Amino acid sequence: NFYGIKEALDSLQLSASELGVSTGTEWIKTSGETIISSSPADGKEIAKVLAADTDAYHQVITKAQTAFKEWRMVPAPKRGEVVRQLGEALRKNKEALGKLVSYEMGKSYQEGLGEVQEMIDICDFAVGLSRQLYGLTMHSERPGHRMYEQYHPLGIVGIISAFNFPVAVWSWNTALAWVCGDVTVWKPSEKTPLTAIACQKITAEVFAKNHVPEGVSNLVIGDAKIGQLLSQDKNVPLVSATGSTRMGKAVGEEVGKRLGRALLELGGNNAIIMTKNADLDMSLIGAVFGAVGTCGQRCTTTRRLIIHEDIFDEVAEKLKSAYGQLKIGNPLDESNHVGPLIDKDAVQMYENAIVKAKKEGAKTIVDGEVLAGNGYESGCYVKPAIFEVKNEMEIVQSETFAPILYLIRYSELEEAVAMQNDVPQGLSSAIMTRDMRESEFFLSHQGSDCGIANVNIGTSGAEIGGAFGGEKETGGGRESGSDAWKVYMRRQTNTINYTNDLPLAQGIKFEF
Ligand code: UN1
Repeated sequence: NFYGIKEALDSLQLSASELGVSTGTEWIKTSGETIISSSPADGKEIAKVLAADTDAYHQVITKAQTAFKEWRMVPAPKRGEVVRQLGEALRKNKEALGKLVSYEMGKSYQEGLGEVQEMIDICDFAVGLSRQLYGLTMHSERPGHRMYEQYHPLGIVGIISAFNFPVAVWSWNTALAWVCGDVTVWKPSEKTPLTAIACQKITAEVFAKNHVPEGVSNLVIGDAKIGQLLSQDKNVPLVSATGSTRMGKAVGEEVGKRLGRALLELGGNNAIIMTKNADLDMSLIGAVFGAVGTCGQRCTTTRRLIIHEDIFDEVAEKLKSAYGQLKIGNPLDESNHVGPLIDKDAVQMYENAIVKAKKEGAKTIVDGEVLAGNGYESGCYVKPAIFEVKNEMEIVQSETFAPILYLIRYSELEEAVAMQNDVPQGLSSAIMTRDMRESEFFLSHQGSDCGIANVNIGTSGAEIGGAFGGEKETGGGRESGSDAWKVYMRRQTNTINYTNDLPLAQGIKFEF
């Protein structure tokens, strides 16, 4: 019983063998393949999960279509009340679910708890939102006419999520979709099926208590084939996909072919600019957490530090000593800072990236290494690494989902911002400075081109209240806070004539 994981599994009602397709309280037996959920922490199998086949997918969609007709008629604040209760259920399950996230995915227990907290926060946000699904009212150009707009429920929302935030990203989408009157079909990463089953069970209990129909919250565990079915399915008006740019391009293309809506939240290549006016101690904490947190597997992970030449050597030295103090190991042991990568494929990509970086001329500041020996039996533990590079190197231009930090020198702020923007991705960015002229330049329209731009905060750890997403190859979608809900609804403009005449717009005369 590794760090009380057995109790966590029991309290989440999970067993060693689970079905991977569900419409709520009902679970569907399929002839799909068996997916093994295993932990990168100790390499042990946690459970076997029976994946969806095409037939099960269609059963789910049929159920979801019927459920939508019922769910959209429930008043939005009543839907919000159900989501409020889900938030309460998540509060009760926070430790168990946080622990399972940590064990199945490999992020630290603290970060597992943080992820569940994001779920609770978005539920709270959605409850308030359920009374604020506003449209505007505008003045008609015609006398005796009224014009306004309203937002109606959209239908089935497909959710494709990644292993790195196995539960939070689902909740950002579902909490909003449900208060908007939509039903959801979730395809989680095959690397983290158990946390998804746990979420489905917690939700089903709350929904059943509130007589929410089967088919409002659906789970379809499977591989890329299921993602493709969702993307091609004209019964699914919105597909929200989080993951690699490669996956997002495939989803975006399929959804685009049928002119559906795609909400894409893809790769990042996030930089922190450290000016010579930065508070160095603060900047270092932000940079190190940003680079090694979740073992470098956040889409908001800090991948590049663009440092003013006057402080470059000092920062490099300080980073070296900070990295020397990092404790790498079992993510459930709270004295460790860095857990494992998700699997051995990820380890291979980390190694390949380091080889490529060196071949392209990167200078080693802290070398990488795959760790072996006591506590590292899973083969997924690596040492966070730092290299000095040039921004234009091919390896620096691409996102490697691992704790590899690239340092780049600059002399003028304009040049730093140009380098920060000169990558294909555009998710998160930050500047560390106490000089208002520098921070305002960075935030201005000639500054950062990213969806997220921070001052004196690192690139990761966004709050749910803001719209989350980015530009360019990050995909352009916005999830979570602000007015991100609008993409989950269909918008309708209504003009009403309450006179006995029919004046035409634009002054057109049409008489007979
Ligand atoms: C992701 O990595 O897909 O800002 C999401 C952050 C988290 C979300 C990351 N709130 O790092």
